[in-house]
Amino acid sequence: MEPMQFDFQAESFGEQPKAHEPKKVPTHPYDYDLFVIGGGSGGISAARWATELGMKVALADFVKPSPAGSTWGLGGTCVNVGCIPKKLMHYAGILAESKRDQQLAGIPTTGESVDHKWETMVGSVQQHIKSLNWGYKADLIELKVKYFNFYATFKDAHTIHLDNGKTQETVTADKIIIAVGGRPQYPGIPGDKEFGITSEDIFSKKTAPGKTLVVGASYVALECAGFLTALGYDTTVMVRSILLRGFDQDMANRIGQYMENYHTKFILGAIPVKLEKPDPNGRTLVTFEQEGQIKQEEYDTVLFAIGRYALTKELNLESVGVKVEANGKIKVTDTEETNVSHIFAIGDVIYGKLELTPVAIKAGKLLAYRLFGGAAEKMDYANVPTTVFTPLEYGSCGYSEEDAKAKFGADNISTYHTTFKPLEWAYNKMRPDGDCYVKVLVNKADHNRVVGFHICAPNAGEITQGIGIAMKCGATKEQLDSCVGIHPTIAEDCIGLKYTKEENPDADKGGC
Ligand code: FAD
Ligand code: NA7
Repeated sequence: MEPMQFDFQAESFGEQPKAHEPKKVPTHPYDYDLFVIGGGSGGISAARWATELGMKVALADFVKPSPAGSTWGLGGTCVNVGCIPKKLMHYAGILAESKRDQQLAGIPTTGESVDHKWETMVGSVQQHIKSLNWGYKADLIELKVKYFNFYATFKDAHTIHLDNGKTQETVTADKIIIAVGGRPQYPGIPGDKEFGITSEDIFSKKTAPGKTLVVGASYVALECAGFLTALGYDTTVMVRSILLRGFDQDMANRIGQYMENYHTKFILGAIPVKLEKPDPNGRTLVTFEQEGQIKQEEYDTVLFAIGRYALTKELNLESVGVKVEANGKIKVTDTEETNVSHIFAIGDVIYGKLELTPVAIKAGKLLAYRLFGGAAEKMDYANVPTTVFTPLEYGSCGYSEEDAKAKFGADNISTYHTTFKPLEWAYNKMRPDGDCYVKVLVNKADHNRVVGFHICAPNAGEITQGIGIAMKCGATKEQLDSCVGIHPTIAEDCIGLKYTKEENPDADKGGC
């Protein structure tokens, strides 16, 4: 039998550029046609496609250790401390949660308790990440992108200073792309960096997290809390205000309710004030404020997921005049150009756009094609489908219900919706009806065009990708309904929704 070969390229990027010798005679005096700062999703994509177009390209990527000491290889946030380890641990959580279903389906298990081996899971996840790091490096070599494992800063408008702690160099480039991404915030309270960790540390944590407090209520927080709970760790989320700010709030609350029903604890309206370790070998004592009262609780692990800051501060952007917004991000034009015409920015570092890997990858590719391939296509940041990988996944595309009503007028928006129960859940009678829910928002003033899609269900990500294509094509509710469903699937529940919220407020499907 042929050994299985892992195709790291197909996993992350789909279509692959081919290696080329630089084909153009440079029309500039610089070392490189393009220098990319940041070897994450966006930077690697731009560098790859620019070489495909015959450009002489260099890329710098350097990871400064997290305050807890974690560090990692080439590929950026997604590969090392984001999407990839997160999704693998989410899947581990699903496997653990399905133990009862397995028993009821006649598959022998060792009882319902999970007895999770954290070290084994982390070992498998980190092994996969290492193979991706290696793959990216090999790919850059093959493509003839000059890779600098150096921290890059601007010396002047066309000169990059490189420093890896041991040696320093300078290189020059005609065009420069800033793709430096971001890092997690700490709250700035006593003991935060000493005793707290972030998403940069949890996926490589050497020992099981035990009783865990997750501070923050956005998707990184809920995803981490979700898989930790599913794996059997006593997990609490500390919420300052609302869940999943920026997402449809009806869906956010459904996700929160599901998590609570499945044993994630929530401390609402609270912020941490202080972290300390009275016994150096003991638990972390968290002092927090809730509704004006000071309270305390002990945890084995405290994980902050309270947002991320863009890595622009140390780039010396002042020296080249690139403007940075108050939150550290860079405003770009619709062609990803900064206020300095030969300097561009893509990915998480840009202001006011979605922070997602496929967005950074696509923006990088389109930018390379516009800069060096004579193309004109711009990145379309609208209707990008996305999924929150909580135990019950939440997929969405387009407007939230609140935003759709604000944008098109409440009277013009109809919300078709239903609750449903996946057939697979029939094994386990403990799973209640009504946890899974889908809603389709249509604009009555524009031929019932679908302007928002939201679903919480197993595999919501897979379903939302397909609906995203339909929405990209401008699908109307009638067109969606004209598609024949695949039976029996969860996806078929998204088609032919009969009732609006007004007609059937509690969303009960009624009938089969
Ligand atoms: P990054 O991937 O962050 O890459 C930037 C790179 O530049 C880093 O390696 C950094 O060390 C390096 N760098 C920074 N400054 C310098 C410098 N001066 N010199 C040299 N190198 C430098 N997105 C999804 O689409 N799906 C998900 O499921 C998902 N899950 C996530 C889960 C978590 C926990 C987190 C934190 C993020 C997740 N994201 C997800 C978001 C996704 O990871 C980012 O949108 C994506 O990585 C952004 O790519 P980027 O190229 O802009 O930056
Ligand atoms: P987000 O999306 O910026 O959300 C931050 C969350 O943390 C949000 O729930 C905040 O509550 C909460 N927060 C912020 N500061 C604090 C303090 N000081 N104390 C308690 N809670 C706080 O961050 P994520 O880390 O989830 O994700 C950031 C990006 O990373 C995301 O876009 C992905 O691309 C990857 P609030 O709602 O403001 O009250």
